[in-house]
Parts: sequence; structure tokens; C-alpha cells
Amino acid sequence: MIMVLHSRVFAFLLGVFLLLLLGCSLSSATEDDINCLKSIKASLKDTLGYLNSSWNFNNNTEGYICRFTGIDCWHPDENRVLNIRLSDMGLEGEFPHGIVKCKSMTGLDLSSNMLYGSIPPNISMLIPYVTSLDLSSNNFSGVIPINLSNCSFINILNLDHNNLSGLIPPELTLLGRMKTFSVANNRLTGPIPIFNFSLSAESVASNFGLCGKPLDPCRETMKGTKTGVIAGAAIGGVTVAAIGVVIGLFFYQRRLSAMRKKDDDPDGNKWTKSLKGVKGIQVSLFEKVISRMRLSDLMKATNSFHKNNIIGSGRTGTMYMGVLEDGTSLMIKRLQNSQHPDKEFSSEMATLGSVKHRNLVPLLGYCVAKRERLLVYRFMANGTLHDSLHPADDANQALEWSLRLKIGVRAAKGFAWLHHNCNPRIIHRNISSKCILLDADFEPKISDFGLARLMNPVDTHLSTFVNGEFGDLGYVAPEYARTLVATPKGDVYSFGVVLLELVTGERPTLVAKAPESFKGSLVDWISQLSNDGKLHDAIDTSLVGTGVDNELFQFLKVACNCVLPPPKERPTMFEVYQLLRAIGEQYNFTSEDEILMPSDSGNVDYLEELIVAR
Ligand SMILES: *[C@@H]1O[C@H](CO)[C@@H](O)[C@H](O)[C@H]1NC(C)=O
Ligand SMILES: *[C@@H]1O[C@H](CO)[C@@H](O)[C@H](O)[C@H]1NC(C)=O
Ligand SMILES: *[C@@H]1O[C@H](CO)[C@@H](O)[C@H](O)[C@H]1NC(C)=O
Ligand SMILES: *[C@@H]1O[C@H](CO)[C@@H](O)[C@H](O)[C@H]1NC(C)=O
Ligand SMILES: *[C@@H]1O[C@H](CO)[C@@H](O)[C@H](O)[C@H]1NC(C)=O
Ligand SMILES: *[C@@H]1O[C@H](CO)[C@@H](O)[C@H](O)[C@H]1NC(C)=O
Ligand SMILES: *[C@@H]1O[C@H](CO)[C@@H](O)[C@H](O)[C@H]1NC(C)=O
Ligand SMILES: CC(=O)N[C@H]1CO[C@H](CO)[C@@H](O)[C@@H]1O
Repeated sequence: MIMVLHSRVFAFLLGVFLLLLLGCSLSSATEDDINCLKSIKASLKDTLGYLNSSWNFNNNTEGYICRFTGIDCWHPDENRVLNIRLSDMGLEGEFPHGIVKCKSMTGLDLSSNMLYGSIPPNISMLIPYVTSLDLSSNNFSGVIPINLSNCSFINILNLDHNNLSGLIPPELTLLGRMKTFSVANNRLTGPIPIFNFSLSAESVASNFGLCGKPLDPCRETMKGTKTGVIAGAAIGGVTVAAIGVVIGLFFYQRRLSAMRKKDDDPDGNKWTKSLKGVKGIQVSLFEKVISRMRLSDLMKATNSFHKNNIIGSGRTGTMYMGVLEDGTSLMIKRLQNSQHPDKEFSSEMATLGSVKHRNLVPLLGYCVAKRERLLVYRFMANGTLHDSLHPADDANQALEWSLRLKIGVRAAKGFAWLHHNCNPRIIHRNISSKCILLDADFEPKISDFGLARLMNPVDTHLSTFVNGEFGDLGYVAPEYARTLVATPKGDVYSFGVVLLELVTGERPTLVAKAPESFKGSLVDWISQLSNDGKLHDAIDTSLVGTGVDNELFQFLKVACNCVLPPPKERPTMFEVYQLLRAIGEQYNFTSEDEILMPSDSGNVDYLEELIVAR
């Protein structure tokens, strides 16, 4: 009665069958299946009329839906759907959510239609038992949802020829039954996770920026900066203050760059050789991602900190991506030049491990091995805000406004919490669009908080200009160049630049829209437009005229206030959050969570001691 089935699949299908017999009463289950098909028919535009002519619900014979085009049943006389195969039927619309009612379905083929929108982020709740899923040759966009990794019965997953972007979620390697996987012809980027079946090059071909086996190795995302370029470009004309500082600090350069050389690490992971003898060291865990973790697990997860696994590097160190044996993905930061004694470091870590907020990247644990300090973070599937805003390939879709606004509001919430509510209070000191990471749902998560304190003072301060990416210059508050004192208002300035990036789509230092003769930073450009009464021209053209002009302008105003030259005139981070929240009111970005109230009133002991340059 169950036809001829592949013997391996058989055991599973039998299991599902029994489960269904046990679980639910027969009549309501089959009613569900009929409603399932009704809802699919209703939600899709049937441009060629296939469903219209065949899916006729005016017949109540048991098993009548089994005669519908594209429907296989478990038994021909029972309205219980086994497979839905609607390939190439001219169907148009979004992924049919009503499919959730086909509770016994094991195969879904919607390939070669005109389906668009995102693959639902809760897909595993919609089609929990599918063994074969084919959504190829449609127009699906957005990211591949991590939740596909919860469709644990999948054998075949075909997503090729769509418009999918972002990373291939490393969690997909958890699909232990998967044997066929294809994502060719999309707009995916980043490292290809390592599956335990062989992946052909064709199945990942024609994407924007996939790398790693079976394609070319990934290249480093960022290189050590050449100080000459910085000085040269800066003298090319950023702000007068910054030039002053760069020149003023010029004599530090040789010393610092000499120090840097040995860390430039041209061969990638030579430093790991020194860890050979201590691989058994335990990783101290704040959250039990896995019951025990050793340094050797981190080495395995990152292919011995191979340069292909580098996903970013900045002033505080280099971030690696890793996948543990059980499939959990992590980000591991190798701190640069931290010279704090072990004990002090451990107590800092204990503090940071307890700092938890929805808009901070969770620190899962850390490991001290000889001179190395490694921090283990939860993986953030959508990378940095910087890369989403300024994609390497111009063809990549710009972020839509509601998403940018959400990122602005929620990031402000995280920073306001660090400044005002967190105990101890934390000044970030390195705010840029690269320290704001985006998880699978594009929820912004702040990284690198609390790390400035672990760096050597010389590194964190002077390196802002000397060692940091040239781009970082665009984020530094003007008074900082004079005083070299980190303040909450300095953070507000840097965050203001991030807000300007969000609303203008421009980079902090190189303004594409400005005339070629213009050599200033994004802030310089904005103040010039403001003086000329042309502030409207600053707004990202892809956003203008989409019915949100009012919000755009208000947002721009808040950003402008944050970058006012006198620190006193800038709002506090709490005020920034409140202002942005008000602009985003209609979207309910913050409805479900408590409104943040500053628990301080003025003078505050910040975690960061204020360091004045000698
Ligand atoms: C759907 O089928 C009915 C008859 O079965 C017909 O009257 C109607 O025009 C069809 N609609 C489309 C869009 O093909
Ligand atoms: C209902 O479906 C059954 C099975 O396909 C068919 O034999 C019968 O003629 C149909 N009845 C009507 C009224 O369409
Ligand atoms: C899946 O998510 C959508 C919203 O994206 C929601 O409407 C739907 O109820 C969810 N389905 C399940 C089964 O959770
Ligand atoms: C895919 O969607 C984009 C934008 O939503 C649209 O411009 C394009 O025509 C669609 N392509 C197909 C083949 O439907
Ligand atoms: C992907 O989207 C772009 C525009 O966003 C559109 O031109 C293109 O046709 C789409 N690709 C597919 C395969 O639908
Ligand atoms: C879903 O998958 C994730 C990994 O991708 C896993 O951590 C989680 O436990 C799974 N959830 C369930 C309910 O199986
Ligand atoms: C892949 O891993 C799963 C468990 O995660 C295992 O059951 C399966 O046999 C492995 N397949 C191969 C080809 O190694
Ligand atoms: C975002 C989302 O819907 N996540 C879901 C992923 O899958 C698991 C289990 O299947 C659910 O519990 C999550 O809610």
C-alpha cells in the first residue's frame, strides 16, 4: 500500500506514519490536508490555470484530493498528502504558509515558478518532515534561514537559481541525512561550510562571493594597514584636527609599526605552533553551548585559525569563524597585544561574561593559552552592518528603510544600555558600522564592548589613527584628537556617524555622492550641505520618495545632533535612543520590551578609566 520505497526512507516514513496514527484523530487530520491545499490555491496566483482546472474542492469523496495535479497521497483513498509537486506551473506569490496544515507531507517541489519574498524564517515549523525540498528557479530573496537546519529529515535541498543573499548558514551541516545540496546561481557570499558529503563546484557556482572548498580559498577580508597610506590620505585632507593629530603622532609610527610587523602574520597561523603543547587547555564557558570545550576544539573548528576563517580584523584583534564538530558555529576573537596579567584578565572576562543584553553579541567563553587570549562569541549570520550597507558588489540590494531604522533604534538601545544601565557602565570607544553585527533576523548586536580596556593604552588611543583602518578616522570625535580622553559623548559622536551611514548610504570617509574636488569626511560633507540648506540631498536616493521622507529627515536630524562639534551639545545615548524610538514608533520595534530608564543621574563611574596621553 505504501508503494515501492527506498528502504532507508521507508523506516522513516513508517515512523512518521505511526506517529501520525498515534498523534491525531484521523478525520481532523485529513480535513487539515484539504484546508492546506485550499489555502495554497488561494495564496498563489495561478497564471496558467493548472490549479483552477484540477484542484476542485466540490467533491467530498474520501481521497478526492489525491487526484489533483501535483498531489501524491499516502493512500489513494485517503485525503492525506505525501508529496506536493508543483514544478513549472506558472505559480506566482510568496511561499505558501498554509502548507503548515499538510502535516504528513514529506516532499515539496515548487521549482520553476515565479515565487518571491523570503523563505520563511520558521520554515522548519511549516514543513518539519520533508525529506526533499526543491525551491529552485524562483525569485526567492533574503537569506537562507538557519531554521532549515531544524528540518532534520532533509535528504535533498535545492535552492539554486534564486536571488538568495548572505552566508550559507553553517548550521546546515547539521543535516546529517543530506546528500544533495545546491545553491548555485544566487547572490550568496562568504565561506562555504564543510559538509560531510562531497559538494560539487557546480552546486555552489555563480554566486557573488562564495569561497572555500570546492571553490577558491577565501581571501583575508582585511589586511594590516600601511601607515604611509594613512598619513598620505589624511594629509590629502580630512579634518584639520585629525591632520594635526596624525602629524603630532608621527614619531610614534615607526615604533608602533615595528611592533605591528610581527603581528602582521603573513603566513596566517604561524602563531598557533606555539600552542601545540597546550591544546588540552579548557575553554572557560559562561554559557553551555556544549558541555566541555578545549583549545583543541577551537583549533579544529577554525582549521587551526586558518586565514580562510578570518571574518574581520580590527584594533582589538582578529575574528575567526569556526564550526564545532556538532555543527555549532562560533566566532573566535584572538585579542591583539593584551598584556594584562592572567588573573586580572580572567576577572575582566567574568565581568564581560555577565554583561548580557539582547543587542550585544553574547560572549560565550574565553581561553588563555600561553600569550594568546581567545574570546568565544555566538555566531552572527549576517556579518557586519558595514558590509550590509556598503556591499563589495554594487549590484547587491540596498537595505530597506524599515530595516535600517530598526538597526538604528536597537543598536542605540544597546549602546544606551551600556552607558546608562549596565553595571559597570561601559564606554565602547570603537563604535563604527563594523562593530555592529547582524544576526539571522538582522537584529543588531554590538561587538567589541569592554575590550578597549584590555588593550594597551598606546594601542587603543594612538592606534585609532596610526594602526586602525583609515576608515576609522571618520568616526573619531574632534575633541578626542585634542584630549585623547574617551567619553560617553565621544561614543555618541561615533554612533552619529553610523546613523549618517544608515541614512545616506555613504562611507564615513569617502563620500561617493560629493563632487570629486571634495576631500572631507562624511561629517564634513553633511555640515557643508547643512550650511548650504541642502541637507535633503544627503539622503540615500534609494530611500527618497518611498513614502517615508518625514522619517528620513528626522533621522538625519538626530544623526546631525550626535556629530555636533561641542560635546555638550550632543544628546546622551539615552536621548538618542528615545529620539530614534519615537521616529520608529509606527513599526513597533520596541513594543514588547521595557522602556529603558537611565538609572544614573549625571556623574558616573565608568568602567573605562579616563586615560590622558602623556
Ligand atoms: C477557472 O475555472 C472556471 C471553471 O472551472 C472558469 O470559469 C474560470 O474562468 C477559470 N479562471 C481562470 C483564471 O482560469
Ligand atoms: C469525485 O471524485 C471521484 C474520484 O475522483 C470521482 O469518481 C467522482 O466522479 C467525483 N464526483 C464528482 C461529483 O465530481
Ligand atoms: C511562521 O511565521 C509567520 C510569520 O512570519 C507566522 O505568521 C506563522 O504563524 C508562523 N508559523 C508557525 C507554524 O509558527
Ligand atoms: C524577481 O523580483 C524582482 C524584484 O522583486 C523583479 O524585478 C524581477 O522581475 C523578478 N524576476 C522574476 C523572474 O520574477
Ligand atoms: C533577482 O533580482 C533582480 C533585481 O533585484 C532581478 O533583476 C533578477 O531577475 C532576479 N533574478 C531572478 C533569477 O529572478
Ligand atoms: C534547531 O537548530 C539549531 C541549530 O541550528 C539547534 O541549536 C536547535 O536546538 C534546534 N531546535 C530544535 C527544537 O531542534
Ligand atoms: C554525516 O554525518 C551524519 C551525522 O551527523 C552521519 O549520520 C552520516 O553517516 C555522515 N555521512 C557521511 C557520508 O559521512
Ligand atoms: C525564527 C524561528 O522560527 N525559529 C524556529 C526554528 O526552529 C525551531 C524548531 O524547529 C523553533 O523552535 C524556532 O522557533
